[in-house]
Amino acid sequence: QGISSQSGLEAVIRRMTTEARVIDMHTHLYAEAFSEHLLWGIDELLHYHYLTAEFFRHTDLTYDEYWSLDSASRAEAVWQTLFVDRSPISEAASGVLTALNRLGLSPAQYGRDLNAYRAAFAAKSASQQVSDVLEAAKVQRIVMTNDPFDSKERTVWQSGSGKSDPRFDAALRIDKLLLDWPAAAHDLRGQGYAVEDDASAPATLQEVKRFLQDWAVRMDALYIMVSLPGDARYAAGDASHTLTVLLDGAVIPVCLKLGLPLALMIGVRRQVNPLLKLAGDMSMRSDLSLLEGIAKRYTNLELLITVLARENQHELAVLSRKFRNITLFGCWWFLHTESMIRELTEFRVELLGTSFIPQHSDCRVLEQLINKWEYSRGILADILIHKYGRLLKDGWELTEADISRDVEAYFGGTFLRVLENAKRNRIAAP
Ligand code: RAT
Ligand code: ZN
Repeated sequence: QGISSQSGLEAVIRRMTTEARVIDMHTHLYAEAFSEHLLWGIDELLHYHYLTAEFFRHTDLTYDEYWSLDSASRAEAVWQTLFVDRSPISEAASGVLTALNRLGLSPAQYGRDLNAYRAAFAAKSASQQVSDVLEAAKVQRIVMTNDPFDSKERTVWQSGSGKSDPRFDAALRIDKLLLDWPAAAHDLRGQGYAVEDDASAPATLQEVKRFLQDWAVRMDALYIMVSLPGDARYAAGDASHTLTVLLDGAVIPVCLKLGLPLALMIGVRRQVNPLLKLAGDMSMRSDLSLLEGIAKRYTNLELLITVLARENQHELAVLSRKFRNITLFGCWWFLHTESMIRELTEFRVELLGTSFIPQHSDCRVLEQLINKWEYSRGILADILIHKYGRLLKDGWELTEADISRDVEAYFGGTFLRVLENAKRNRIAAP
């Protein structure tokens, strides 16, 4: 159906961006089979590490006092401090209210008594909540973050129940392997892989490949992922540089052999304040020459890339124009705020058209899918209304099918295409 007016255009874009069923390509959510790994409910929402950091800006409790509280008391302290004693206007805090409201727990009705919300959640089962939240957030598939160095997670995979819910896909996460090599080698030996401490030994690299392949296949992983500090280097040809040796000698060969993209999340500075635990990580500017070096050398390797520093965003968008094997994704972590999403998405559309993945949620708690996707949809709609409006003004005939095709690409199609490209590029590797 043709679109002839700006108001008609606006209505179509709003409807399609609101209704599109999303593939969320990076989260920390888990299927029910992973039991305690699946976080949901009001207390978990209040334990979210984004809120922990905000809580400590106001509380008189010491770090030790807070961490020694039981789980319910920690949630109560956060609720009192961030939602009762002051207004929850930060992104992370206001998001909780959006999620509650969309789940039928309107603060207008439930007020400021935490126990009222708790009672409503207590009436639900985990499996019902997974279905209800996916429905409310209009999310069709969720990619988990699956760590073969986590013994509890390993047990679930080894029991064969890791793939029991088709709505949840796996991603093989290998931070420990690439960033903490001697410790990872020790772990690998414990799992039956004969590796030495010298990562560059050919027999060791062979075993690391076997480890990666075993886990990627067992999990049916969609991609292999690592998050890197901003100063991580790619030092081609330097046999003493462990990260490079492992990338060149094991990780990338396995990606190419199995036809899997490599996902890099670049620019995190871990544990700037260890007293904050999970909330203690910071962003840092990245040297994107690592990415450039890998993209240039491995033209068959599909790369899914996000960076954490605002200062690197434009550079990454430009670099993506230079390398078709780079697909930029998401507004990550401290960039997952209304103003940053707007800024980043606007110039990404301008520089990359529809060839990027505008958003992933990075949710750690199930109900966050609702608020995180709701405002990302709304911001993308605002931007698209403006961009398509220019086409209309210039006499370009637009149909609903055009818009539907593009919106689908943004909310999952581009990601699926990267997966397909990687499969097509699969090469016979030793
Ligand atoms: O966004 C987050 O919750 C961070 O804590 C990180 O987990 C980050 O997303 C990552 O995947 O390393
Ligand atoms: Zn993450």
